[in-house]
Amino acid sequence: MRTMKIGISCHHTYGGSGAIATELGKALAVKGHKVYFFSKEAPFRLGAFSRNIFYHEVEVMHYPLFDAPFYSLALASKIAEVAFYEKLDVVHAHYAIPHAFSAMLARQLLEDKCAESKCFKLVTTLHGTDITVVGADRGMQDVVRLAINKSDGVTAVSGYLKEETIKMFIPKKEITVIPNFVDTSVFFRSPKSEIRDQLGLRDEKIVIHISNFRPVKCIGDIIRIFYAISQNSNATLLLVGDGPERSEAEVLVRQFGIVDRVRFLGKLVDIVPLLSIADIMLMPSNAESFGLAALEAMACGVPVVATMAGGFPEFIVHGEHGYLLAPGDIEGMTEKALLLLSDYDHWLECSEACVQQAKRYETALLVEQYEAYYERLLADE
Ligand code: GMT
Repeated sequence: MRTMKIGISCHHTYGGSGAIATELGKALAVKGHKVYFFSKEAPFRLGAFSRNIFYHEVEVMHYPLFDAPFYSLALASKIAEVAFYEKLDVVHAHYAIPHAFSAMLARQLLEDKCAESKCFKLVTTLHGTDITVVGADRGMQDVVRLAINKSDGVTAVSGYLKEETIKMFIPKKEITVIPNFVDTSVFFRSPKSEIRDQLGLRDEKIVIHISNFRPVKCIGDIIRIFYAISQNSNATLLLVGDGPERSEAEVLVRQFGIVDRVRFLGKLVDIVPLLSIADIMLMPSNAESFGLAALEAMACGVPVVATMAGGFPEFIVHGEHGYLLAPGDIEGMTEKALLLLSDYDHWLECSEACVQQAKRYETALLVEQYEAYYERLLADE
């Protein structure tokens, strides 16, 4: 396979789309491709230096006349500039807005400079809320539709998201499903006693949740479920991440009188040590296109109690890797969580099944799919 020059435009913030885009870029760089990241700040998982990775921070022009800074235009201009002098083969936009739209604009900016046929191929990966939340907004619908239709290739992270996109946008483009992935050489269970010491924990069971605390994550349900769990077990809840629902969650924790049983740990990047001591993960989301945090937990042998929403049923088998209940079914999720926390043999069986299931979503396998996808588009020239 020839080496390519690939631009990746993504969100730098704590969340699944930025994580997947960055891990994809890092894996492509290890395979010898040159990868050019475009984002507002360094993506949170970018980490170590690599000779094949280049990071272009998008600087937005501030001028008193502009009420809101023009990030989308600055991004388009940056992509066009780098694509032209580095002769990028592919620009891969993660999340329709603004990335796919800006990449589309970048191609227009280059129209006079390079023949369309020689311009980069635009691949857009839909991650979820770009369709189900942002895309559902009337003011954004046409922009999202145009960005999809003007891409050379469109992928979605689950079959569920593909169907939702077809229903909502009736796109002209074929959508290919390439699911989320996990590097099991990084995400594996290796419990360290010092982590318990650092957190002041003894041998209690650990319930964990990791997200950006947006409304779709139903943080209130997590607190309610954990409150019920705490009445019947000595478990501690670790909440990793931060976001708009954090304050509300803290209020609930205080109201339930479980302050000493819940830890708000903030936006930690190195989550493997925490997943390694966790017994179950709670993901009661009411919408979830895939659920990368759940897959990463499974790779660390952590069974998941989640909802049947969105893409969860595509990789979590009810009763095998944890349990899937209806969104809002607090009683059901509590019951299943307590079952896993109290029946060690059952937990162990689920934990081992989770590790095996995660291996089917190994980074190397899915990165190969993206590479082949780029190759096919470039061969169409
Ligand atoms: O989950 C989030 O809120 C973050 C969001 C993002 O765009 O960063 O994640 C979305 O993309 C992830 C990676 O493809 C998926 O695993 C998440 O399921 C998806 N989130 C939602 O659909 C709510």
